[in-house]
Amino acid sequence: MNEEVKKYKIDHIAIAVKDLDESLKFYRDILGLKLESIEIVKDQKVKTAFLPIGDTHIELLQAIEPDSPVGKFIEKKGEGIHHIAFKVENIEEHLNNLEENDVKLIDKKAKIGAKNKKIAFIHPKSTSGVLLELCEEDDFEASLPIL
Ligand code: CMX
Repeated sequence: MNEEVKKYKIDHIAIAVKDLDESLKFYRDILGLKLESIEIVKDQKVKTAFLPIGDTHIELLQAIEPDSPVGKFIEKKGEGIHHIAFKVENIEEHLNNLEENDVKLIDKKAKIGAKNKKIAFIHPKSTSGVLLELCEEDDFEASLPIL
């Protein structure tokens, strides 16, 4: 058993949506969340919108190609929670540790995702059915709340 306590924060909770503009009518216009950014991440074949909420964000994800992770997810399951992203300090260290523990990784090496962050996905088969993303933030310590 790993006795070491690691620091994580929730970077975002991602929701797969059919139409970003339609979903923004609820999350931004009715619920009143601030729209922080909209970005196309070509590598992941998605258009994303980030809306801060508390210490984390809601990420709305629209596929830009049907043959893509989000396109296939929507086709099979419909709209809904797609993944949870854990913010970590040193993504490579985490990936090495996961691999050493035979965790099924989708990305053995970090890629560049939305907001230019280093990201890597862990397969739901290893996480009790939830797609998990690790993402690295440069100023991890600085962003922790001052107690
Ligand atoms: N959450 C939980 N389980 C999921 C899932 C999700 N988001 N997507 C697929 N699954 C499950 C399926 O239900 C299926 O389970 P069973 O075998 O029990 O039926 C299994 O995973 C395989 O599913 P699949 O439909 O055959 O899908 P693929 O194997 O083609 O792909 C996955 C699944 C997770 C490997 C793929 O979606 C992937 O590589 N995801 C990582 C990248 C990604 O999601 N990018 C988009 C977001 C990018 C961003 O936020 O910037």
